[in-house]
Amino acid sequence: MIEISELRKLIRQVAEDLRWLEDHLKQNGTEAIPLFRLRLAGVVVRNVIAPYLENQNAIPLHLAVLGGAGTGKSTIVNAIVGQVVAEANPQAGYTRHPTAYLTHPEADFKIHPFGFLGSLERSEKQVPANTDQDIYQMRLVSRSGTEPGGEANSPGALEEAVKGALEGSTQNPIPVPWVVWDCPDMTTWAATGYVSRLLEIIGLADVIIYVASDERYNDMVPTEFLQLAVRAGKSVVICLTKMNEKDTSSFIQHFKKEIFPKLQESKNNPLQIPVLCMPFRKPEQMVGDELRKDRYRIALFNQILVITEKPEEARRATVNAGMHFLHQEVQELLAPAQKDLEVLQNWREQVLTGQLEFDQRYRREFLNTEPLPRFDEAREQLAEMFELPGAARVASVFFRILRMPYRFVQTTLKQTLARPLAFQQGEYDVLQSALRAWLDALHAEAIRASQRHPLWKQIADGFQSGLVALIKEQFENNFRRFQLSASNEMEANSSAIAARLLSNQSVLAGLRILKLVFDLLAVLAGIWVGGLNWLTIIWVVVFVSLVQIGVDLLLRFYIDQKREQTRSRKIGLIQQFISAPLAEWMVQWPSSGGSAYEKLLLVVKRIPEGIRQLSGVIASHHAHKGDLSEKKSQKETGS
Ligand SMILES: Nc1nc2c(ncn2[C@@H]2O[C@H](COP(=O)(O)OP(=O)(O)O)[C@@H](O)[C@H]2O)c(=O)[nH]1
Ligand SMILES: [Mg+2]
Repeated sequence: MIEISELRKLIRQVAEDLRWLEDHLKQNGTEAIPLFRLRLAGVVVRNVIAPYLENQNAIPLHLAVLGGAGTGKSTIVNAIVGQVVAEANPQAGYTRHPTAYLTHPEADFKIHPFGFLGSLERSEKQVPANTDQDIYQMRLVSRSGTEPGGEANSPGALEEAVKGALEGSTQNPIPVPWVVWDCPDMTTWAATGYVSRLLEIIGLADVIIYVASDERYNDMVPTEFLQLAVRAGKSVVICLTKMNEKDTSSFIQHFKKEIFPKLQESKNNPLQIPVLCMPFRKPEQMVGDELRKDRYRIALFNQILVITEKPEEARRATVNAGMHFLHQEVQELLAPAQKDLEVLQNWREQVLTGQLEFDQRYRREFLNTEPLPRFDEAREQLAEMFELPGAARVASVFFRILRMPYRFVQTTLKQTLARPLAFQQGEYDVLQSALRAWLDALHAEAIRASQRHPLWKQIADGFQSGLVALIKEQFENNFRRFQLSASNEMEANSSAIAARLLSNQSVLAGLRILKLVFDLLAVLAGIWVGGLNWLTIIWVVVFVSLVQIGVDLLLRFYIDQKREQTRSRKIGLIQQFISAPLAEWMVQWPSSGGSAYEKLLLVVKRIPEGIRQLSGVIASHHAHKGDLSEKKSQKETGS
């Protein structure tokens, strides 16, 4: 079993994540209905699942009377309660906040730690139904209309009263364990003030009584709320109002034909929604015993009673339906967010592709043509080091004379073959034009895609306003830091080559001896080939030169490798100081400062996980409760 503090943390997390996602999607222009579904999912977590897991009593069950403005919701509330408690008003859109009618004194319920009904506050004093605030009211319905219905507490009173109610008894009110919610009138989507209040009650409800009058049975907005309730798995009872008594069955037929197809998710799964009627009555038939004995009213009452007969089971059904709704929605709920993520992912890829091109262009246009002359100096330094020290200098001079023809040929060739130095563009200029190309490509892509998603539009707009200037400013700063670090490092690199060798005396001595041995062998080889005559000197020069060619090649190979290493290192520095920070900054930019993007990633991962976890907790909670009730019934039968 999960700790209560852990459980609360989990519930709070899921509810907050759903809310965050809703706000995020709203900013990105997501349509109303998916946002309402998101809200409803959060409401179900707060108002149904949380209280259930905290062992809140199944009594009272919540009935919500829902429907278009002026369809007769308040009239139906009165019918269910069995006396006139709710203000019926001919003005459409009159009721602006929910009011709960408690028909049983025990029906008061604990206020949940997460705040019952979200941000709605309970109004302690009675206010008119048209008070347009985020409040709800609770009114305890009394037997006489003034004193609380105390007698309902006595054993057997409940059963008696229900029986009485069904038989049209004059006893009032009906002390069944319900809270009947009179909901705000639905007008248009534009008047969203009432929507969140309505969704709080829809999410909370165990049973929804959907009211539609013969004048306005097909209005779009109420029908969409009905769809929402059905989709959320609520027990729905439809009550049609205001028709002539003789037209009841034809109206029911008509309603089913027109509206049911809009509610049905699949044709193979026929809807099991009862449709009842409350025909038009004269005002004097709508009060007192006339009201309570009305057979249509009794039929409606009976229908609700069937659903709520076993409160524990009814509540469990609400919880299970809520969980099912969450599971079913989670993919779809996250779909709009997935789209955002895709755009961000796509933007990221574009930025990184641009970065790659930026780096490559730097290599191509600057690094590859940069001669890095210090490395040639280093090579000459290395060649010098083979000169022998002290008395052996004589030998060095001797060999240098022998190599003079080779050196002469080498210098002449170098001068005639040397290509004119390619025009070397400055490092800063290369980087700057690479950056311009990078930004131009991104801008073009953003404009191309701006029709597809608001996020792209936002990016494209950014290019029109300050974005480019911001990036350039960062580029300047980054470039300065790069220069500082790079010049230090390059200096150190080239001078390190000779220095390292000089510091290692034994290796140096070894190399010198090796070179000397090769030179001597070259002399011997010359003598051996030429024999003892004057031509021998030519052979000696040739062999000594060959040795030198070999040494020169090795040195060149070694130095070129070092040069290449340095180039790679320089690319690394460009990435480290310039292109990577810029790319990182640009990737984060569309999600306003980085946190929103991170959060979106987190939330999209966390919500399904949280819902899965809740599912597990509920399963074990069900099992636990099942065990308890089994023990209880064993005890009862045993005693
Ligand atoms: N005479 C009569 N008036 C009705 C009946 N049903 C609803 N009304 C009137 O229609 C108007 C709207 O009803 P109301 O219950 O306030 O609708 P709501 O806006 O959905 O709560 C009120 O003036 C009611 O008195 C009925 O059966 N008979
Ligand atoms: Mg009303």
